[in-house]
Amino acid sequence: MKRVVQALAAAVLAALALMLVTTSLNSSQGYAGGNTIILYNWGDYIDPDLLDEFYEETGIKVVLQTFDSNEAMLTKLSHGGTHFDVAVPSEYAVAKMMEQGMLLPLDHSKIPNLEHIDPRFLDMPFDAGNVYSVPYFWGTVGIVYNPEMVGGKTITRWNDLWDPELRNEILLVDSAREVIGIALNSLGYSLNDTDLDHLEQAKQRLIDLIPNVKAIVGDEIKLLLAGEEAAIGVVWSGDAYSVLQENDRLDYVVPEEGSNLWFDNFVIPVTAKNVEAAHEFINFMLDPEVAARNTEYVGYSTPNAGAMELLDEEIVGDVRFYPPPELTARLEVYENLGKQMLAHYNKLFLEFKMHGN
Ligand code: N2P
Repeated sequence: MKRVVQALAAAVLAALALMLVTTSLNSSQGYAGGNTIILYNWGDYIDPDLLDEFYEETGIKVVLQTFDSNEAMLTKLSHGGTHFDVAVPSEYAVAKMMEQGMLLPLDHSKIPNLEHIDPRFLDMPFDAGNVYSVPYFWGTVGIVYNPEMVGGKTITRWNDLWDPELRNEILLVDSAREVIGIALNSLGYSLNDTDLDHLEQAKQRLIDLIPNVKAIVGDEIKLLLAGEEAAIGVVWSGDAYSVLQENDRLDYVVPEEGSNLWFDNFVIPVTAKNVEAAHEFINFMLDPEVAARNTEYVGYSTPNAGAMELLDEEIVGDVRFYPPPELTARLEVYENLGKQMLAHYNKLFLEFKMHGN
């Protein structure tokens, strides 16, 4: 519990730091300029010490702004405003940004550390040849649960979440495709389903889950699960890893019906002001030693083969977090379903969240 309190204090400090960053950004109309880059990243998704080290090595200051879903990131980026130099979308968001001309092609000669990425994670269908994106972290979506708090039950399926005995015990990540995906998978449908009737069934299925849902939350899901405030959480695998480090009574399972396999990537938006420095930063983050330390800090799985060699076997040998291709074969990568269909997913998610209000 003490570590949880420390983590809470750290979260408060981080929020204060973010307020300061936001204030200074506002005063410069969102353009840091000079020898500064603005990084738009998921929350809790980079070791802040590495940003200091990058500054010491290169004189380039990294200003960090965060988001907690691809949808939030896409909305902010497409409305202009802040000129982000580097962003970290997942694969289907990369595809959408490519389609909308929102990304600059990368200069591979400025990212020699790309050679350390395991070829398994290069040249993927969403960006053949890695013209616009390089892999950062990858993982799955699954269920963290506390066996003692669920009366010794073993949870292996999405459908287990509807058990009436789990009333008010489930925390969900605040992200449209993940939450709708739970219902789609539980009904035996694809995570890329675009059939309106299937999607309506998925929304109804989620509404049936409401008695069991305690809250829909952001990064604090880790603290709440580690502190045993809820028995179950639907989370991204790296968050599960961090929670299990804090509380070893918990377990993580990727449900039997199937789930999402995702890949997050560095990209340079067309509105970037400091393209040189953005390349330099991406290359720095791909250095094996840097990537290994970053992995240890955030808890997510690295696609960097050089980093994997430096990490403990206990980390990279855990198939819950580094599933081999045989295990990922049954999982689905999100596709870019197009603007209208993504908007429809967002609308259904909102209707679910507002239900009964
Ligand atoms: C980090 C969230 C990781 C995102 N807080 C998974 N795509």
